Amino acid sequence: MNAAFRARRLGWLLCCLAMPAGAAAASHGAHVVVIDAMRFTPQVIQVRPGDSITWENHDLVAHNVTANAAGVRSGDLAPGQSWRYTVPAGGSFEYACSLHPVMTGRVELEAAGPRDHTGPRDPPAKVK
Ligand SMILES: [Cu+2]
Repeated sequence: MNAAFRARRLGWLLCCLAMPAGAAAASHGAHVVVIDAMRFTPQVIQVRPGDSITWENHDLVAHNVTANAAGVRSGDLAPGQSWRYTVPAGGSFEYACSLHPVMTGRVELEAAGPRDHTGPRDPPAKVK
């Protein structure tokens, strides 16, 4: 075994250790709901204000994401289309596909926690 081989092996190890953390950080706050077989999956999604949800229509027919009370209307999504929505501050809401009212889902808002990073919509901290 020579030194170059050992260094390369160490590099691989470090790379593998670092990967999961980086991937998790990159996907933080971005959620995907797949529309397929007349169903929203996952049916219940837990998000925080500022997160984004992308509905992807993998089905063979058009669907939409509609929650009139929450002011959420994707419009009809043809097969293969997707729609991205940024979750505002507010409450949890139920939604449905207005074309197929049996298709329902729920967006649950978690309280903003201390792990949230400061976003542009956060008020500036006032220190006296
Ligand atoms: Cu539908």
